[in-house]
Amino acid sequence: MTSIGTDEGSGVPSSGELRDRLWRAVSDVDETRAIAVVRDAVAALATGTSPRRAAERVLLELIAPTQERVGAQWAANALTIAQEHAATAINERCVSAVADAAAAGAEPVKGRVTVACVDGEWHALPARLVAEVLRLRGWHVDYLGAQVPTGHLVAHLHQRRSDAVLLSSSIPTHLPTAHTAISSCRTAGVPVLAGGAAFGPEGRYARLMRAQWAADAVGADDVLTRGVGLERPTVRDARLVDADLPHLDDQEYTMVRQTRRQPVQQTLADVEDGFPAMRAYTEYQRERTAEDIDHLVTHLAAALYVDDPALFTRFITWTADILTARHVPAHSLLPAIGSLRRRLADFPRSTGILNEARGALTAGQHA
Ligand code: B12
Repeated sequence: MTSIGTDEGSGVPSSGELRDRLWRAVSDVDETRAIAVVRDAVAALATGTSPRRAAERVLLELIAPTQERVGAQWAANALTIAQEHAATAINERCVSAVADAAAAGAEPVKGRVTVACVDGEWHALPARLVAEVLRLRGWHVDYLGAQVPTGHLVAHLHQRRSDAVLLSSSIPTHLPTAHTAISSCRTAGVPVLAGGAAFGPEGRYARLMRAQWAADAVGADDVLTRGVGLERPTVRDARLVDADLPHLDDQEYTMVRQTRRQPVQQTLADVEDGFPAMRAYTEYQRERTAEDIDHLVTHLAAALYVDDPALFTRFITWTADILTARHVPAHSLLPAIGSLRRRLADFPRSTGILNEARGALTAGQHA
């Protein structure tokens, strides 16, 4: 993809300059200035291309990277959670401003699609970006936003006769729910195009769940336009989700997921034994630690669900980076992993996943 902005002398600020301007406005929590930056960018770019193309470039090459920078700065402990929330709210306003600026003109011609986040998924901005780009490219889009209960999604598809549903998920712990949603939509005769970070590198988990996948909004338009792999599923295609994932027969996922309170409590007790300093923790600190261990167990369950140890290893190394940026040594994760290994010693796939994560933690720069 070419980069936003053009050479010096053309009157259009460079991509770096535009991104810096938006970043400064967003990190100063200056909504008015941020909206002015994106509107000016659309106007400047529209001199060399159509207003719709200009708007698309501002969405994907200016606002999306700014939002990614928000995430990176939060992860590096350079933004507080409140600043991250404010920045996200401003970027959402910027998306609306750009979409409104380009809304006038052509009617949708390509077909009707529904864009939604899977149930439990709060990350609506990525789905919103996809929805707006598809509108700009001539699709009629029903955008349903964050955490859409599967039953209501299916009812909507029936009512609106969508040609396809685009499902977004950012967090891999939502994969089992995503799988149910994909299967339900397909059973209702509507093909599914999935996207977002939850579906793994190159969308490997989407394909496991019999959904098509695209990396981004432009890829989504391409897949929808070509229609390959998006044929309407028939009654003969319907099957139970377990049939997609034969490894679930060993019941490890079900055991870890359904009894997760038990390993969380046991691991908390083990970690406390290993870290006597924890006994002085306030109730609030204990609750946060229990929450962290719960995240470990739910990511372990997600890795069991898709039978991919790399899912858990990515989560552990990500957590290690977050801790390191907050001056907590990454090796403080080892007692929790060790405790889970002992508690789940009878589960071979869990043991393998935990061993691989432990290896990555001790071998890499996270040790
Ligand atoms: C903003 C944000 C939030 C906001 C979301 C608000 C909103 N309205 O969206 C709030 C505060 C609610 C939030 C909550 C949480 N978050 Co958060 N969040 C982010 C953040 C900073 C930005 C997300 C974003 O908009 N990215 C920008 C877009 C442009 O990028 P994108 O997601 O890759 O999307 C593109 C493609 O993936 C693709 N795409 C996306 N969807 C689809 C769908 C289809 C069909 C297609 C074809 C393509 C496609 O196209 C998009 C546009 O190009 C990310 C960090 C990051 N780098 O993304 C963390 C992040 C996703 N969050 C994270 C976490 C951990 C959480 C919480 C669990 C935190 C907590 N402890 O409570 C909760 C989970 C809530 C839940 N149940 O879902 C982690 C996830 C780590 C992991 N385990 O995978 C991240 C990565 C933070 C980090 N830097 O480490 N979060």
